[in-house]
Amino acid sequence: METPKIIVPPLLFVRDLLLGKEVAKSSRKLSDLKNLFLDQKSYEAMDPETLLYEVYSYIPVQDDAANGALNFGITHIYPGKVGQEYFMTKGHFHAQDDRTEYYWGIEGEGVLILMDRKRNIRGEKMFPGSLHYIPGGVAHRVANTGNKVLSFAACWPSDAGHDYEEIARTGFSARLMDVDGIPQLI
Ligand code: M6P
Ligand code: ZN
Repeated sequence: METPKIIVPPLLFVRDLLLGKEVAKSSRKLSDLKNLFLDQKSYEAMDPETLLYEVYSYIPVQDDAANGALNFGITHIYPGKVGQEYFMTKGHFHAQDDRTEYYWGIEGEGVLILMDRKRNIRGEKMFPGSLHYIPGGVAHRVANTGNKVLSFAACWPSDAGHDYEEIARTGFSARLMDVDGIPQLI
């Protein structure tokens, strides 16, 4: 037997940063969320290159059918609005409908919008330390309601998959809007 070693893990989660050689980064710009915001006029008046959010993810098993594997990600949503609607993630159901997920707030403030298959919708406030369990069959989207970056972590089964089509087709049944300075689902 080889002498057992103690190593520094190849992955670090420091404040709101996910660091490591194997961490992948993806960005979503305003142009990637075409038709998802209510106010088309305001949307078109803005620079399509505006950065909405970035996702740093660690996918240990590169196989969509990887039974039992877990992915980990940190998302940074920038502050801002399109008209009165807060910057938000695209939002998705899981392609494998029964797959669940945890989200938790690290920095900033926002709302996790949750909608089931019957289109019942509710919001959960996100703030540093808030922990959110997302059941299977529930679409999830996060909006930044503050004036600084909202960072949250996520952990989800590697075989969950993202179904964006349903949201592109029918949307969420409510939107998170700034109504006289107060975030409301309407
Ligand atoms: C979290 C996880 C990811 C997701 C990301 C952005 O980090 O749920 O799977 O991709 O948020 O959300 P969306 O894919 O809806 O844009
Ligand atoms: Zn998910």
